[in-house]
Amino acid sequence: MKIGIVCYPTFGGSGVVATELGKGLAKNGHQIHFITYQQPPRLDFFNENVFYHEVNIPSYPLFQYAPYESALASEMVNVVTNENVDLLHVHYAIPHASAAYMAKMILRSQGRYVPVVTTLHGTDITLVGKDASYEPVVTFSINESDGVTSVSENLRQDTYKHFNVHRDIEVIPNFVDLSRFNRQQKEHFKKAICPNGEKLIVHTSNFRRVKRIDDAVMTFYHVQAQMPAKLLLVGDGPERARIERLVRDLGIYEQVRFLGKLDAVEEVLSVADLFLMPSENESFGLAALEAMACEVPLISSNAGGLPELNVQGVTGFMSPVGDVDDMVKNALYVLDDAHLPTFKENALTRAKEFELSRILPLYEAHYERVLQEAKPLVS
Ligand code: GMT
Repeated sequence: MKIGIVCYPTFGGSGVVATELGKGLAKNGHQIHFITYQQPPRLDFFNENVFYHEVNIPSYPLFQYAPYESALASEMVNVVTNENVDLLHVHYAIPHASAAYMAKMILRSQGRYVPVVTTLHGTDITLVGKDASYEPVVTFSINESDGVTSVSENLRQDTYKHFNVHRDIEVIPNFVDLSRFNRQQKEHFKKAICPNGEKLIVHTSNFRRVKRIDDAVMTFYHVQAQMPAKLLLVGDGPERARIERLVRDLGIYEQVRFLGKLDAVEEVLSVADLFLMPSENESFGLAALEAMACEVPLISSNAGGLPELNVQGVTGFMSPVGDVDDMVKNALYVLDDAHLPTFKENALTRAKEFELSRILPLYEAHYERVLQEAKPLVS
């Protein structure tokens, strides 16, 4: 199959899922055409089945906002036409689903039919998409997609709740390539950061408000008061400066390191003892799954789709959003040497349920169904 994949080329979850999916599909013999405005960070390998097409957005003095959606739709038309692509798979509804609809209509006017699959990832539904500025376009383009998937049951329900969507949505969860994320032996790295055997706690995110990084820092603050520990914060974003100030104000700057955006996040995760994800909302929690694949237990909120990943009392614990006291209590319990090895083992066992080789066939079957069912529109 020849598949065009559209995504955000960032460290964010939807871009990672799209890139890892494309890589997995390419290894399975499909021809994959990535269509993005920049090379995605995880597209870091060579495979004869992977192609990359950059969306070129010419500037013009008239444009206060460059019309990215038009440039993207045009590039989709070009790639489908020149490369004989069978299907377009767009990740994150805004503006990819509506750009794909536009491309589909242009191609239809030229007598070519290409179905569109849209994967809903999270904030495209729960935060940004339901804003009145975008909602009519998001609703229309979801309804007009030939196939729709969401990364959790919770996100599927949220889509029906917030949008007038009247079509089937298939839940296909996030996945992890265990060959990349199995625990590596990086004990020298751990020794450098935790020379006195401190417990290593990690949070990774795009540093947006929805991640509630203050709660992660406050949880760490109370944990380190009772048990020697260090905190690594991976990622960057709008909250970074505020969080750095908080860490300084709390007087724990020596125990906290800001690592910024990291490609090889698995190297940090492979020496971690605990992962914190106190998010306000989280449709699935890919970063937590990647931590679990490195045998790292999870202290999270119970928001969104997190209960579909984190098994209470088994892979870690969940607390109500903002309940830092409960997270501290749970973190201390998990980090206790009498409990930690079991939680680590359970985290890996759970991650194996989301191994790439289990989830990839679900996408392939979805594509097959869409290609069989979707009827070329007759003008
Ligand atoms: O919104 C974000 O934080 C980034 C976003 C993305 O689309 O890049 O992440 C979302 O998609 C991931 C991959 O499907 C999910 O694992 C994340 O839970 C989800 N983030 C939120 O729902 C906040």
